[in-house]
Amino acid sequence: MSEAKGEKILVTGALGQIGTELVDSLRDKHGTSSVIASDIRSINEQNSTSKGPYVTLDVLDTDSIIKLCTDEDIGTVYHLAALLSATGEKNPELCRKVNVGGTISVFEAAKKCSLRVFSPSSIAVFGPDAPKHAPQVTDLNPTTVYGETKVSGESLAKEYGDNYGIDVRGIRYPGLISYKAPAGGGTTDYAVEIFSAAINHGYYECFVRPDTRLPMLYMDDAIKATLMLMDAQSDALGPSRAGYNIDCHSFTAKELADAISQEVDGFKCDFVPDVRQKYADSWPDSIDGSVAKKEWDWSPNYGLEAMVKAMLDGLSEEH
Ligand code: NAD
Ligand code: AKB
Repeated sequence: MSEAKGEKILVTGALGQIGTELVDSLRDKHGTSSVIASDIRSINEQNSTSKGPYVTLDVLDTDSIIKLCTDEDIGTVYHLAALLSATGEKNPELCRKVNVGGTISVFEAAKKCSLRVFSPSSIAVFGPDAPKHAPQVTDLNPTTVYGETKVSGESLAKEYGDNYGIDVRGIRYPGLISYKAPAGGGTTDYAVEIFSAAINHGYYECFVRPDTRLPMLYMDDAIKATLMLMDAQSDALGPSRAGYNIDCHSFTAKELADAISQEVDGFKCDFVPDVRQKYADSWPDSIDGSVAKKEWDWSPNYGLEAMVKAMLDGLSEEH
């Protein structure tokens, strides 16, 4: 794998659910001026990302990415720009264009500018034929377009690694739960929305069945995993480097609602499934993260109860 030449970091899709927190963590670690945040949207002053360098950047514009990486001496890109599953299924063409086209743009820039890349995958790579406790290696036959784009992202990462020595790393993130930025249009958004609904209204209408079980992770753990993977020695990482399953938690929508009821007096949740139920049903219940554990020693800090408390405390403080 080739070494990155530049010193600085570029984050694409930085105004989203993950970027909002990843940019802050990267700036704490590397210094504010070393981390350039970017997104197709323009920024407002309330966003914490506005405290450091910010550029408006469309990931489909390869030339602008290359120019920015050259002018700013970028060495590493955290490529977060994408459409998530629910938004993606409503507009499959745009989903393919942004998720696959944007990833190719970033990998082409990596080839030209000797960049290291973090390019996240998702549990959406698995389809209904995968074991419900999904192993690291199994057939990947997703039934969502979003899932297909994530399988393509992993294949492209392998191709650019094998053919051009580009160091691309990725995690198959489960549903991520956080409060600093809204969830971005995915199937697992219920596990985020339910918290502010509980605090503000004491009521949530959940769009999946109560017995829907999915792998989930608190954002602090997701950021920690991302930084650990990017800090790992390259030669410790095997063929799963572009799409690691990671150990996380597995609970049903009802178990989540019950855990919130323990903390929020009188909270009530109804379950009224919509089209997102189909996407959730096509994904695994839980995932086996033993390869990530072995290769870069990953294990999460937050369980269901600790995550529920952290979410409710965080939201209450923000209010
Ligand atoms: P998000 O939807 O919250 O943010 C994505 C950002 O990309 C948005 O701010 C959007 O404006 C931006 N964007 C869209 N099109 C763009 C373009 N053409 N150019 C530049 N920016 C563009 O998503 P997220 O939750 O932060 O997810 C980031 C990555 O992590 C994605 O690849 C997603 O598939 C993956 N992931 C997320 C989760 C999760 O639960 N959040 C789970 C699994 C995988
Ligand atoms: C989504 O629901 O689309 C994302 C994901 C699991 O990739 N949260």
